[in-house]
Amino acid sequence: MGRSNVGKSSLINALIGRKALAHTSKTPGKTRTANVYNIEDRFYLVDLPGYGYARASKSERHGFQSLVQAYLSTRQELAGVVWLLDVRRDPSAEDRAAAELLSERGLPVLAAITKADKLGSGRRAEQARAISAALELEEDQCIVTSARTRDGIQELGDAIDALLAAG
Ligand SMILES: Nc1nc2c(ncn2[C@@H]2O[C@H](COP(=O)(O)OP(=O)(O)OP(=O)(O)O)[C@@H](O)[C@H]2O)c(=O)[nH]1
Ligand SMILES: [Mg+2]
Repeated sequence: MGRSNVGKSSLINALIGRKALAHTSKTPGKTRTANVYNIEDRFYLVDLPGYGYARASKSERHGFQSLVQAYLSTRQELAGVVWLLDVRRDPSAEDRAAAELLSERGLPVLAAITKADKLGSGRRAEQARAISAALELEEDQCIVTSARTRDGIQELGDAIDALLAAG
């Protein structure tokens, strides 16, 4: 899960290793329903609609929010959440609300900092630290990734495997 346009669908494609299984788009708000991917019959990855899509209508926004909220609060099978945060952006009010929701639910959370290729390595590390501090994430929860260069993709895949094995 994560804000609209943060790179959820791209990250799923990178994890699965296929080009266009999950539809990606330059236009925010592309993924409007929950799309479910069966991963090698081992687990399901669910691409949730993004929050914070500025041009969604009020009722649409509310719809997304309640879908995500309902999903998190009612899915018994949910083993954990991969939460995406754009490396270039300071956490928004909606990110903070998401943090609250996740901590209430008490699920394991992996934070994938996305689009790492957009910054040089110095700025990238600095931003990753700032984001994790702002959202009170532990260092070992955070993985800096790029769907474009595949930086951190293996590491994220391994962390998901570890999370599933622990559950
Ligand atoms: N440079 C760069 N661009 C990326 C990366 N990941 C995604 N993008 C771009 O960011 C835009 C949004 O990516 P999506 O994967 O569609 O984002 P999303 O979170 O699924 O968006 P919604 O479904 O609209 O909520 C697209 O133009 C992608 O090509 C990345 O790692 N690096
Ligand atoms: Mg999407």
